[in-house]
Amino acid sequence: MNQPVCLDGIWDFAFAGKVPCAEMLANDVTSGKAVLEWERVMVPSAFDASLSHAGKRGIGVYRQPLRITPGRRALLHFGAVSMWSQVYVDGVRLGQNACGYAPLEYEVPASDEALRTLVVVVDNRFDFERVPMHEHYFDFYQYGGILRSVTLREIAPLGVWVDAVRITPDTVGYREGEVLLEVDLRGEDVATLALVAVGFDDAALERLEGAESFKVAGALGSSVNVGSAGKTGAGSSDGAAGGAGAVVVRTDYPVTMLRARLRVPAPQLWSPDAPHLHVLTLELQDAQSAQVLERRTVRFGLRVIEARKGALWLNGEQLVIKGYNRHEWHPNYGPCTPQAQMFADIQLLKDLGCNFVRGSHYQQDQRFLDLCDELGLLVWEENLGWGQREETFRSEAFVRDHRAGLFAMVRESYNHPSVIIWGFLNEAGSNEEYVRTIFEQTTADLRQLDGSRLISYASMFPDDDLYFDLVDLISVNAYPGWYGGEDVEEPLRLIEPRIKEIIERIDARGLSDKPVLISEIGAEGLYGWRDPHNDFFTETYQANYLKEAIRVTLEHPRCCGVALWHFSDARTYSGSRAMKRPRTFNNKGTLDEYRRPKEAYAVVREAFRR
Ligand code: ADA
Repeated sequence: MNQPVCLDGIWDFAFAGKVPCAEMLANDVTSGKAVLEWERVMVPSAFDASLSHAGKRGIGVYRQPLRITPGRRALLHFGAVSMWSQVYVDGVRLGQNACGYAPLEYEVPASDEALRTLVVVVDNRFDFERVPMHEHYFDFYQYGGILRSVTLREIAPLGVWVDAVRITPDTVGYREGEVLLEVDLRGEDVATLALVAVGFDDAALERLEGAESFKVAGALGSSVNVGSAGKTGAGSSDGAAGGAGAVVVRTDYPVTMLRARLRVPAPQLWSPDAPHLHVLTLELQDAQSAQVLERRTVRFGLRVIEARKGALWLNGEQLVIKGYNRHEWHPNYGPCTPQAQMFADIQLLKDLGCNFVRGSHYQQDQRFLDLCDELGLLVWEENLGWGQREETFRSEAFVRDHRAGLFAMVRESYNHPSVIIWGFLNEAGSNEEYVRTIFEQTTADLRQLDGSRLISYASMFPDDDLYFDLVDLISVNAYPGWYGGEDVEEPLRLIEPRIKEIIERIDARGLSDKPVLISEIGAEGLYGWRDPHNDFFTETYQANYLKEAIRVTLEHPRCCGVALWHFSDARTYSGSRAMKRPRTFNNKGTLDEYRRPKEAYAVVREAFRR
């Protein structure tokens, strides 16, 4: 009954290298004309994280048979495809995408054949015109490939389907289990053709009577057809760039949103200490025959996050954030960390005394968020961004793709209780006018998409930042005693005065009602490098640095917490940062890339657990 089928496994793959035209290649692959050296790879994975293609840039082609009931349409969902991609079924282009961490969904047209051919063309080359979301100067390595899970879901014969389900705890009645349920249905005549029944946890399903029903015009406030071939979604990244090809699949079906206030029986709150989860089961039924067309289960938690009186509050109790920034990265797999490693990382974070992780600097893997929900870890999830330049903000393609990534992130992660903060555009020029339009648009979009979470961005210009009034939570990245610590006799002494100065200046600007989070702070420590001088890059300097950073931030009454930079060492580029990045790694991890603890581990553990 239209349950999604997971397509992860062994696929055909060929690295075509620096060939110019993706479109031609896909046609030739489908027709069998292309002469390629096929190999077998695991999906999901990054092809350039493998030994044979390490560090290579160019086009990779994936091929896999698809089984779809003849006459039925289907939805093909990718957790992430990096960096630029086009997806074809039987030679028909379904769409293209240019944000390598954002989830994507394409509609596959019906056919008389049961066996279809899926071809995914991936390009991991930097190209500002085509892929402006990805830049070579980011401080983390950007890979190519189908990075996250792929699933296929057939659309019921009636041609109506559940596009999204959102469950929002009521800010007043959440303790009693009051939630707002919103269901987006897609298809033709959705409101008259289909009925919805729901039930919480083990309770029997009941018809959703008395639900308000809206036809949604445009994209905001509902689902967005990100990356599809259609032109309807504000976030569609198809079209203009890089493609000949007409729009071939119709996706401009109306969206109907059903909205109802419901009560969860036997409600239990979610928190990091007691991460209770509830489940909603939802059935889509044919209005004529009452036949079940589709069944979905959605997991959620009852919790409320607020920013008021200059502090954070979770379920009405003051929250102090103790946590880390984390890259989804492991040397053996690049950005495709196995779930067992994600689990181990969360266990390590909890052992360190953390209640929080910032998913720097892109949309998170749903498997990681599932684990955070289950194990009780608060999350900041953010749209892909890293110190973009003025030129970038003038690019229409960037603005479009950035918005698409934002919508896709919120759509995918909406029901995770662990996610409490939406972030965007890490360390952009937030002291400059040229980001005003995108900052205002992004915060307005986020508020419209989800009024239940906090909004923030990590600023590196706290003294003259222009946009703090737009967000709920002021977040500052600062590295006193590391950058700028050269030629100073006791650089660790720089930490306290600078953090105090940052917060005083924020308050002096009349922003004392907004909580302040130190969203990054840290120093490099090379694993195994200990030396009597305890100078820069030793494990000991790093340990002393983090101890002082935690003391200063957590003792400051205006600081709602700290997210250390960063959890484990991760690969970056040489480029202009080469001489500050030994091994071409960002070595500020408290653990190295294999999760071997450095000296700082025990120090942070003690400081966070105090
Ligand atoms: C910035 C950035 C991080 C990392 C860090 C560093 O704050 O947000 O991604 O590059 O600096 O190590 O310098």
